[in-house]
Amino acid sequence: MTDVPADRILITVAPTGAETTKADCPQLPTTLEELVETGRACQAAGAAMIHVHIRDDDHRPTLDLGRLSETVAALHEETDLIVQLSTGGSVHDPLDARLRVLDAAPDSCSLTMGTTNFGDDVFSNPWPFVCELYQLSQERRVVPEFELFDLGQVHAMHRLLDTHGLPHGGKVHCDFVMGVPGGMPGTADALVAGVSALPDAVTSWSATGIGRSTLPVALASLSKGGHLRVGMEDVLTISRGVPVDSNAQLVERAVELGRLAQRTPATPAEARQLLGL
Ligand code: KMH
Ligand code: ZN
Repeated sequence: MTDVPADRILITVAPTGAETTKADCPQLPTTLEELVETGRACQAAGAAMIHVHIRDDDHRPTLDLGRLSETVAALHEETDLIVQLSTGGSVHDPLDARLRVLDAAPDSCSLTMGTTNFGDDVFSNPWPFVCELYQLSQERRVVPEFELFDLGQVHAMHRLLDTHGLPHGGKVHCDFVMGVPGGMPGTADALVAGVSALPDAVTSWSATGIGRSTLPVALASLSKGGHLRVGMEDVLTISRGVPVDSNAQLVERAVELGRLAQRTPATPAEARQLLGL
């Protein structure tokens, strides 16, 4: 198999998240139909992976296993996107329900490397849970994306890989989630510090900045040769005071930023190769 060309940029879309309500943001994709349509539009715009949180009939976050499985199947049926299920869920989800997410057999899962203050809440990721989820991902042959909300979590990733070895597929992909109130700031300086501390085993990394840190983080990531995550999980405005119309609009902007940096969006097939899928 030929190598993925070095100019490729993996664009991940995180279209929904668990924090925004449908009432506050009617354009947020919360039903299965809306999510699949979003996936199609974002793939057409240049995304190769989708980071999925789902909602119940009342548009509230849920980790219902039947719905998760149906969502994975529908996205596989209707798109070529790599389907990454969130194991972070919402700050209110219990750890056992978050472990059961892998029963829905996604291609990839998020795996956060430590506990973080999350606004006024706590996003809980105790070390034994991190290790159990990681070992489960290895057993189930699900490729993890290590989520890094803080610089200490980069060190935790060293510890995890040293203790439990490489992920399924042998590639190591992580994502800096920056600018969460309680985590590292969404600045170029913090990104540079994080990237320089990454384990040698890391084969690819992306970054996303929450809210107003979206553009500074995207530009810093491109400057450092990283990939991009974008989407309404992370930002709801396209510019100051102007609401995002759709997730595809954010993907289109990421493609344009990549083009300026002489990067070409990775196809889903190239992204699979990059991530060891
Ligand atoms: N909703 C946040 C508490 C993940 O998807 O893995 C956690 C989160 C991270 O979004
Ligand atoms: Zn998420």
